[in-house]
Amino acid sequence: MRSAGKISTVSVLGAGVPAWCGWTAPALAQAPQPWQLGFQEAATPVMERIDGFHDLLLVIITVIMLLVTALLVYVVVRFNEKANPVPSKTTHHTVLEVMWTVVPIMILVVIAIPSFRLLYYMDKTTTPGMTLKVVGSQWYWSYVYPDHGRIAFDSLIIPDDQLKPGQLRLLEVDNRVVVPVDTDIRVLLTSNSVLHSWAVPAFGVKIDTVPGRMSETWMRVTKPGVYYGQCSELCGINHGFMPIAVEAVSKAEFAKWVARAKVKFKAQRAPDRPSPELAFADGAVPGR
Ligand SMILES: [Cu+2]
Repeated sequence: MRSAGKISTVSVLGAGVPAWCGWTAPALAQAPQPWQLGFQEAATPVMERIDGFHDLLLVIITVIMLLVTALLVYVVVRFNEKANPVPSKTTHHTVLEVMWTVVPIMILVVIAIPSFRLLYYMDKTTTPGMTLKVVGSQWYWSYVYPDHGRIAFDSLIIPDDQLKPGQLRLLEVDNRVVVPVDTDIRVLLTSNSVLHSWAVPAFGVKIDTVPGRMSETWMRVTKPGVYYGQCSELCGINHGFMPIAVEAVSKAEFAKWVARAKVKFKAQRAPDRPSPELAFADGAVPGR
């Protein structure tokens, strides 16, 4: 839906954003853009490698597509009834059969080697600088910083009628996850309700949170900024309303935030309300 030079965001962010508002993401934010093609810009080494792997696959599938199209066109032109009234009776050709078996195997091997390397690279970090625990609830996320005085807080969507100018509809939250840049962050995830999926496109992270199990992944954010993601596992009526907003800041700013957050979230949490971290203790076992 386009109107007079302004681009509607309806298709990207869902109904409700009028075409005339000319929405754009704030500077330094990684979020879906109207009419976006391709991925959001990579902010972690994992996503950079996913980008690279995607480019390799794109070349391979393009070459295959061109080859198959050329062969089809050749067959249609050269062997139609008019051009080739007496068809060949050949049914076997050993060299051809070996080739069309071996060549696809070689293509699969060329794909499999970088694919497995990437899979294991994404799996976990061996040098974590800190740990972030993520708990999925119906329908919001909770975060715990076990290395920083067990800061724990919930992160809920900002409803449409409370959005301030510049805040992204369906993506902004009341409490962003704050992380330091250039730090290997071990992310441990579980759920205390149903399956959810913690997914941040710019980080190349998309991992299910499973009740009673603990999943692990990692991220090293290389650029300061705000990064948005969404729950990516159908989890119930408000599945579309539990976004993820990560703010990556310098290490010094992170230390300041930790000091503030310790006080703020301690004061906010009712004393009789258990920490979301309990979801890990309560029968959660390493999933992998
Ligand atoms: Cu969910």
